[in-house]
Amino acid sequence: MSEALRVAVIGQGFMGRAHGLGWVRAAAVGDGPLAPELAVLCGRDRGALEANARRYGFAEWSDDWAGVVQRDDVDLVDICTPGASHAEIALGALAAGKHVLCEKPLANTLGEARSLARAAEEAAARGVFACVGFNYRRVPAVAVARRLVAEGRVGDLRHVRAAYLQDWLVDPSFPLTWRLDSGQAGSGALGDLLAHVVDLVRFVSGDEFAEVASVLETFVKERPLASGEAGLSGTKASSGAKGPVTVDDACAALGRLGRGAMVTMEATRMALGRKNGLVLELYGTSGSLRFDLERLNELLVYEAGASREGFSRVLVTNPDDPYLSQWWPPGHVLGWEHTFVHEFEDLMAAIAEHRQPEPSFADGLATQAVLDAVSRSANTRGWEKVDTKGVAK
Ligand code: SOE
Repeated sequence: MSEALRVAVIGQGFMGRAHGLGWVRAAAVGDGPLAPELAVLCGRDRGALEANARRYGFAEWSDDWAGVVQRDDVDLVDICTPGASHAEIALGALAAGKHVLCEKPLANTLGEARSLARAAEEAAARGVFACVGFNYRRVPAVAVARRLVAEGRVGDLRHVRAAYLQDWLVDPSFPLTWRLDSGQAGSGALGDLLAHVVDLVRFVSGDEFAEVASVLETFVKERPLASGEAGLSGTKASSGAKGPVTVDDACAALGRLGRGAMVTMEATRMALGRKNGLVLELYGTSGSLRFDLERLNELLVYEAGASREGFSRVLVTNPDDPYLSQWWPPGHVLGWEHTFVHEFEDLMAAIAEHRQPEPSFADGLATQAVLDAVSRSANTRGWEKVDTKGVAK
């Protein structure tokens, strides 16, 4: 018999919906010691709340997150709100003894990320755990890439190249949603997309960033004020009035990892034709790897000596590949939404075994420290060291 893990999801935008569906699937396929129950959906838009809660099967709904995190019948608080509220909700939930899953980026500032990592460390000592939602770690092919690097199959890393490219801001009439407001989102492509890139580079390489040099750009400086739901799509511009865009549209950075690899990375919402393109390449002394989210079931592998014909395409869908045993026969491919199911399963397994889930808030802080250095470097126009104060070694 599994024990129930009663989940409250805070936020009902794009990520709230992705998590709602992920929990439904995790409940359906999981056979671990914990079984998720969708206890409460919490959101500000009361008009949409009941319908969203019913769609995913939440038992209740509420527009009062502060009350929800205190409830005795909630075990885990899953935060899918804009970055500005992450710290307040996560600190409140941890103090109330709830496990926390927080969407990325962990926080909007390095200071907030430090407080969160500290609070999570203290909570872990009481058996209460916190985790950050870097879902791309849960793509089976990405997990295989990490394993190959850890096993030494690519040798010493020389180059890491990574890019996360979207195009939804190319149209200057796209409205000024919360994602373009630094007060709510903290930053633009930097926190939203480069955060994934930095986490993936850390995860797959097993190394840490030492320093970065970067540029940030806001190509469209004013946009029509938004009306209606503030989301990635389906948001309408209101008539006439415009407001300033206070975040970056795009960023690019060079970096050095602690063990010497060079990194080049980019993130943008202005790469026309690229809807959600995430590519990661690693080149080592004895092998190379390439992952492309648009072909997320595949990993391209080159092994010095063995791969004279070029990269081999490995289809990562075998039952003994990470996360695959619970799904379909080989070749029956998975999609983006499976990453959330895997994330929740890993989190529940860690909670059941009373061990720290990954990525921890300390990982979230390490990524935030890199984003902070990228941002500083764009201002100083020089190389900036990553500030590791508070970052676990
Ligand atoms: C929007 O740019 C977004 O939804 C990100 O916020 C997600 O983290 C990413 O996975 C997809 O794009």
